[in-house]
Amino acid sequence: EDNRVESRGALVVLEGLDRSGKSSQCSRLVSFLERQGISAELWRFPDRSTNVGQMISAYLANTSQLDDRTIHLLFSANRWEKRSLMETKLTTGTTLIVDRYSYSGVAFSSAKGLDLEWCKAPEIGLLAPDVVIYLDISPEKAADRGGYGGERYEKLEFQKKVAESYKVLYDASWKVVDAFQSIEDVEKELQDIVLDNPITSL
Ligand code: NYM
Ligand code: MG
Repeated sequence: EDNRVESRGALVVLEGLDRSGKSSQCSRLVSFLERQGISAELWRFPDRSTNVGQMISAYLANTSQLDDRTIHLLFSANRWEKRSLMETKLTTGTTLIVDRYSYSGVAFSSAKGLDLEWCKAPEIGLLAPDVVIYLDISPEKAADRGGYGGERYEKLEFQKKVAESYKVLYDASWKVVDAFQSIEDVEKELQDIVLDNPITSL
């Protein structure tokens, strides 16, 4: 029996610190949904494939320097430039599993000391997620995993500030998953959360 209330896709956002496991969990989740016969795509922000995305990538790689507000607006512009395609995908029935979204934009920039409301403003009007999943791991444990790629922000001291910013953004509607469990346990929890959602439930 198909209980899905709508034929549109769901906008599912995964958030968390660097090394919280978002990227691998996003791909596992997309494969899982496809196995269930649900049309799904993996998206990520920043989307480094666009011109704006290449400016962001150069900034993160430390090969370019940008003012804090300027890079904040570029991250936001990178979501705005994908907005209409995102809307089309959702309305034509594709579920999007998105690795970072507006919350990353606000958490990382406000961790630098930028005003929270100023950080949120350019996100107004972007598509609202149906589900936000926070992969919860302490900054220390994430750093212990190793593999910080040497990009800007990938430093324990800064990640601690980002963790505090996420706590400020936290909303009771978020699904918080303990990201320090085994990959398989995290994967299972994510599957349950997504199947529990009226849009993607079978
Ligand atoms: N980041 C990501 C931001 O600072 N603002 C944003 O709006 C987004 C989407 O970019 N450390 C930061 C978080 C990450 C970095 O992301 C690169 P990733 O997921 O490692 O490619
Ligand atoms: Mg990263």
